[in-house]
Amino acid sequence: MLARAVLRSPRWRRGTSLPRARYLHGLKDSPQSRFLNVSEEVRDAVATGKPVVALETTIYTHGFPYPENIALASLLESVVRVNGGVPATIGVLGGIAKVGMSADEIIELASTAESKSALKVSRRDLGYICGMGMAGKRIHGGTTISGTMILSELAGIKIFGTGGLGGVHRGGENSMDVSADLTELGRTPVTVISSGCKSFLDIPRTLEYLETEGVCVGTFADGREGAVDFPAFYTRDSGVRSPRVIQNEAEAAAIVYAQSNLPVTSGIHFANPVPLEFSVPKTEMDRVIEEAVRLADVEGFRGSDNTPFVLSKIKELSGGKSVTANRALIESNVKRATQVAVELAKLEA
Ligand code: PSU
Ligand code: MN
Repeated sequence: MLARAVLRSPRWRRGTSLPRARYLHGLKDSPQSRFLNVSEEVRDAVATGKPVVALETTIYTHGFPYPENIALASLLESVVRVNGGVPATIGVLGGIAKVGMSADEIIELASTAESKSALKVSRRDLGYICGMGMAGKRIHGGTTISGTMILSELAGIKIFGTGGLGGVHRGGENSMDVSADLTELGRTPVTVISSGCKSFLDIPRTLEYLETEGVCVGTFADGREGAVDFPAFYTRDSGVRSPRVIQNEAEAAAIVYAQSNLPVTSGIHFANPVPLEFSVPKTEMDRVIEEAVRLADVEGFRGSDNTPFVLSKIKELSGGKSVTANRALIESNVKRATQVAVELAKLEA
């Protein structure tokens, strides 16, 4: 069923080489389809060339508290719809990867935020969580950018909007803590729109790593001339120049279109700076982040537990400010992602 939808998709019809092999291997009569469920609406939208936007779920299971996470999930889906797109919220329920979760499924997954019972699922965890489901242990999972990109690509979705990208952690040259988001961007042709990296990460090394991985990184300039900073999530300035600058969604879509027709099979990252009125001054944020990073070190939060811990400390130390900025930027990113998807659908029509 899904294989047929994919065969009708514009990308398939144009015959770019990579997706064809992957789709058929991945989904037709193979064990993978038993672990992957794509909603009817998303399958139809992909097959008929509608603009589809992927949304991740780690932000609900490990980011925002319950029940705000459910309100946010519903808001983001509405943002996609009012801007002319079809949302595909992606996560894992009971060992089955879901692309295009229903409202009930989102509530079930987001409700785990209180008990922290869901896994944070990146590339390494997909086989584990699905296999455990098969073995009778029904585990839920919030997919990170990496996990969400893999499932998006399998479903034929090219555009994905979210809050912030993982990166090279400070001291990563020794700990080797480099987010799987970066290697995923190097290998999976999906475009991620976010507000860049939080500055508890090492932004210069993150950009170096993305270059090595072959990832195009461009920042929306919205009329600003000349060089522009790669944004640092809560603040528009990071002190680090964005490798590329783009002015609007039409330029972004043209880059996605060109890259997928070459075909270069790495991903793309477009950074959308936090809306001006919600931007927190850099010096203020730097102080909070220093303290959060110090506490993570003292209390021994490393590996995949590091990011959620630092994020929760930042929230605590900055009062409500960071949460307001966080919500505003995600909404703005998802709107942008939808506009890019709409422009891309026109180019592919
Ligand atoms: N950065 C944020 N907010 C987030 C994340 C990162 O500002 O919610 C989440 C995303 O799901 C991202 C993941 O893919 O954390 C990266 O985790 P790690 O650093 O363990 O790779
Ligand atoms: Mn890590």
